[in-house]
Amino acid sequence: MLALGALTAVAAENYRNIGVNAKLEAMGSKLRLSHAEFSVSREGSFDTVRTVFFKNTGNKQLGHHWAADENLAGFPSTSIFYVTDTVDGAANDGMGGSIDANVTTSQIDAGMAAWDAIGCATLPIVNGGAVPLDLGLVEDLVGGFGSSGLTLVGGVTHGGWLPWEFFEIIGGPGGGNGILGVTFTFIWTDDDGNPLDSNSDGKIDTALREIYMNNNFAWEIGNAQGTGVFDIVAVMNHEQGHALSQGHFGSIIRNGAGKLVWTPKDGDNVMLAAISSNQLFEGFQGSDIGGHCSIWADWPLK
Ligand SMILES: [Ca+2]
Ligand SMILES: [Ca+2]
Ligand SMILES: [Ca+2]
Ligand SMILES: [Zn+2]
Repeated sequence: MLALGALTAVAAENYRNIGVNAKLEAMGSKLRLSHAEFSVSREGSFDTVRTVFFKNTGNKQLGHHWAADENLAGFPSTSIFYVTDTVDGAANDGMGGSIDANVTTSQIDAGMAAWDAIGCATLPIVNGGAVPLDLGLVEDLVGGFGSSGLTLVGGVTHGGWLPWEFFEIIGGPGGGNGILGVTFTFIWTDDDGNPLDSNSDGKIDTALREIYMNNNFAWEIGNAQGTGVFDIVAVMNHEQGHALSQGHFGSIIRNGAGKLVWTPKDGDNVMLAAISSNQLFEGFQGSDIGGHCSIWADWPLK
C-alpha cells in the first residue's frame, strides 16, 4: 500500500522550480512549497504521474503529515479545517456553460463529509466555509490568476477551477491537457530552511494544502455524459484524499514502447493516480479506506 506520498527514489527530473519558494523566502516566510500530486486523465498521455517535488527536503524517505501542534494552525487543534473559494468555483461543463460554484461547493462538502464518515479515526473535518474570495497561495505566487493570495494556514484550501495555463506552468508542457487536479503540500521550515517535524512522528509537518481543478477539461456530476466529461466527485474526493495525507494507490509506468501502463489495470480505487472520464465515484474501495485508517487511526498522537 502506498501512503503518505511514497516518497522513495526521487529522480532529479522530478524536481520542478516554479519560483514559488524564492518568493516565499524573499517575503521572509517560513512556509515552503514541498510537493504536489498530479492526478491525470487516464485517456491522456501526460506522464508526470508521480509526486512532483518543488523543494529538496534532504531525506526523501520522509512522509508528510499534519501535526496537531501550534506551529501549524497558529493554535493547537486536532481538527482539520477546510475552506472553499467560490470566485473560481465554476466548472466548465464542456457545452459552453458552467456548473455553478454553489453546486461544486456542495460536492466539495460532500467529499470531505465522505472521508470524515469513514470513521476509523477521531478526526473532525470541519468546514470553515465557502467564501466569495479568490483563495490560493500557489495561484497568487505563480501570478496572473487574480488570486488574493489568501490561504488557510493549518488547513485545506479549495482554490477553485483554473485555466489550462496554470497547469502548464505547474506541470510543465502537457500539464494543461493532462492534469485533472492537483494537491499542493506546503511545509514549515526553521531559520536554516530545514523542514520541521515538531511532533517527532518521523514525518515532515504539513503546514497547509491547496487543491486546484483544471477547467480545460469538461466536468459533470456523475457519468451521464460518459467519455470526455469528468466526474467532479471522483476527482475531488481523490484530491481530498491527498489533502488528508494519502498518496496514490497502484502505479503508472511508461513501458519500452512508450505506452503508459497502469496497475491495477481496471481498479476503481479512488486513490488511483489516473482517472477515466467514463467513471464515477461509487464509494471508497478497501485500499482507500485502509490507507485512510493507517494514516489517521492514531491521530492526534501521530
Ligand atoms: Ca482561487
Ligand atoms: Ca511531524
Ligand atoms: Ca463522464
Ligand atoms: Zn492524485
